[in-house]
Formats: sequence, structure tokens, C-alpha cells
Amino acid sequence: MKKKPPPFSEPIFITRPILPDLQMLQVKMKRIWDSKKLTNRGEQHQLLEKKLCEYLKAPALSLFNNGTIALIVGCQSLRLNGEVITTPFTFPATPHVLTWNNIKPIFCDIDPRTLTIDPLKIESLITPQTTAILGVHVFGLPCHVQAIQEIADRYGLKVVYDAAHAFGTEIAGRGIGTFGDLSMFSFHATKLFHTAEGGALTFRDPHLKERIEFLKNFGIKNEDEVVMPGINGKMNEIQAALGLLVLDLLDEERRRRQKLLETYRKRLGAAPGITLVEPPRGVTPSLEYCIVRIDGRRFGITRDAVYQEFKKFNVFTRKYFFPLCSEYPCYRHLPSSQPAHLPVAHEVVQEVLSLPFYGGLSEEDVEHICEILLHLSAA
Ligand code: T4K
Repeated sequence: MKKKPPPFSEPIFITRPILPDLQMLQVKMKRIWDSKKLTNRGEQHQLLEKKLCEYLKAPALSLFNNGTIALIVGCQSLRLNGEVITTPFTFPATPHVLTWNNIKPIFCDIDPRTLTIDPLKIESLITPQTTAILGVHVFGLPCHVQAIQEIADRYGLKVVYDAAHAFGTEIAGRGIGTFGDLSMFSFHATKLFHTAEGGALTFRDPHLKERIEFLKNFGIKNEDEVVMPGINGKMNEIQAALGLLVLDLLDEERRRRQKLLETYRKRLGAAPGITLVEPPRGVTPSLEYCIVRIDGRRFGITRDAVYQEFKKFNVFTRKYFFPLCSEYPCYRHLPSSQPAHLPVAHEVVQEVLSLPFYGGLSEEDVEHICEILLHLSAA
């Protein structure tokens, strides 16, 4: 048997944020300090909005203080109510956003290849109360956007995408945020592009912008008029300034991640029971996460055991998105939450593991992580 690999001397996490040069950030802070304008659509905010619109190839975009509030506002802006069909294989924010809008989430099973909502299973869940389909481009893997749009058009439904993980994903050169009626991006520190906390909506109809901007600023039109019950969803100048500096470093970060992904592919591609989850041909990946599926029977050790064993080597992987949202106490009573309706999601959620993936890792680090993983199977 091969020698046991040594543990890492420092903890290795699944991600680390891009951190711009502190002095460059100070220059930006000085400018903000001098202006004394800290929030409410300042100079940095305007600039970031414009640059992100270009980067994401979106017709229109609004910035937010985080992705969750952005999605809450997005649902309000389209006046969604009743029931919305969504996936159980996602971060809690997705169904919670519906609940915060007084909308009942209806969970639909997922496609085993893309891990996104299965269009073949959507139609049977549509009722007279259904107002929209909320897909999640989970791990940056695009939903079946064309099939979903066809169903929505047939039944007069809106299409909303949680694109929290899909910054930079493109389908045949088209920005992911241009599909459906609107899309939400998260700019949390754990994301490829980040503003520490933050988010954005992109939307097809630029006329929606006025309503979205009111909704994220208390419904204030001017000093004398409040035209709708809005919330505070504004991104501040400090977040926007950080975002502008992070944006400049993004292409280099993506190049590094691409190299790391190739190392993962090279080392794990032939391992029985391990499958790297990758987008289909024609899709430009976001490179937000590196996900593997572990088939315990073939690999010789289960995903849960791998997750535990990795810790002994100072490697802290994540079981995103275990447990399924349909298993939370607040949702498991719903008829659509019954495991018999969600067999694929229940299988997938036992197998997926998020591996360390960020530009600060070296190729040797990734070789070492793979060596540990393969050792676990042989041990
Ligand atoms: N929809 C989807 C599909 C989402 O995944 C998310 C967020 C949302 C909606 C909501 O968007 P936001 O409202 O958050 O903008 C993290 C993030 O907090 C969350 O934003 C993200 N998804 C989710 C996938 O991951 P946790 O609780 O797993 O994060 P945490 O703190 O355990 O961090 C993971 C690892 O990242 C740490 O082990 C170390 C590293 N890390 C983390 C932070 C916060 C850093 O190196 N630096 C940091 O500042 O939720």
C-alpha cells in the first residue's frame, strides 16, 4: 500500500476570497472619505453597476446589499404570489425568499446530470396558483433554460433564476443573466466575484429597473413621494469600491482556477466511483466551485466518511447542499417535499462534495488533496 500522505500544516478551506491590494483599497477609501458620500447611489456604485452590466453581458442590472434581499425584491418586482416551482437542491435562501414573499415553494426533482430543476417534472406540478418557475444554476451549472422557457410560455408563468453561483457562466456566448425574466447574483465573500456582502439582479426588460430601484430604496420616488412599500436593499460605497478592485483581478483568478481544475481532472478523472461535476459542452463555466460526486460502493468509502476523514488532514470540504431544503422542519410537511417525489435529489445530496478551489491554492496543493482523497479509498 502507498504511504499515507501528510496532513496540511495550515487548514485548507473550500474557498478564500479574492483580496485586492490594501493600499489600492485605501486610495479608494480616501476618495469616498473626501466625498463624504457613503451610500445611496454614489460614484463607486454607479461605476460598478456599469462595469458589471458589461461583464455579465446583461441589458440591465441593479446592485444590492446581498443576494437574498435582491431575490426577495426580484419576486416583488414581478408581483409573484401563490405557488412557485423550485428545486430542493440549493442553499436555504432560495425557498426562504419565496416564504418571505408569502409564496408557497413547490419542490421539483432535479436532473441527475446538471443537478438543476428537471424540466420533465415541472409540468405536473403546475396548478392554477402557480405564478413562476424559480430555477437555480447550482454550482454555476446552467438550468435547462430553453425547456423551462417553453413551459413558462405555454402556461403564462414568469421565470426567475437564482444565479448566485453563476457569475460569468455563459451559454454559447450569451450571459447567464439574460435568460428568464430576471436573475439574481450573490457577491458574498465566498463567491468568485464578491463585494464582501452584496448581490445584483439582472433583467430582460429594462423598464423593470425603475420599479426595482424603488423597491430597494423604501419605495422613495422623491422627497415628497413614497410610491410603494419598499425595503432597504442598497449596496454601499465601500462594498462597491471593493467590488471594482476585485473585478480587476477576476480574469487572473479564473485562469488560476482553470489550471487547478485541470489538475483535479488529471488526478481524479480515472478514479472509479469519483465523478467531477462539469457543465455541458458550449457552456463557459463560472469556476465558482469544484464539485465531485462520490459513489461510496464503487469508491470504497462514502461521501460522509470522506468529508470526516479529510478533516484529519486539515482539509475542510463542504457537503453543499445537504440537507435538501425539502427536509427542513419549515418545509417537510409540504406534499411536494415527500422523498418519493424527489428521488434524484435524495440520491445526489448523499454524494456531492465541494473540494477546495480558489486561486490561492497551488497545483501542488491540489495534487496533495487528490492524493489524500485517493488514499482514503485505498486505506
Ligand atoms: N442562493 C444560493 C444558491 C446561494 O448559494 C446563496 C448563498 C444565496 C442564494 C444567498 O446569497 P447571499 O444573500 O449570501 O448573497 C456561504 C455563504 O454565506 C453564502 O453566501 C453562500 N450562498 C453559501 C453557498 O456559502 P456558508 O455558511 O457555507 O459559509 P461559511 O461561512 O461556512 O464559508 C465557507 C468557507 O469559505 C469557510 O470555510 C472559509 C471560507 N470563507 C468564508 C467567509 C465568510 C473565507 O475564507 N472568508 C470569509 O469571509 O454559506
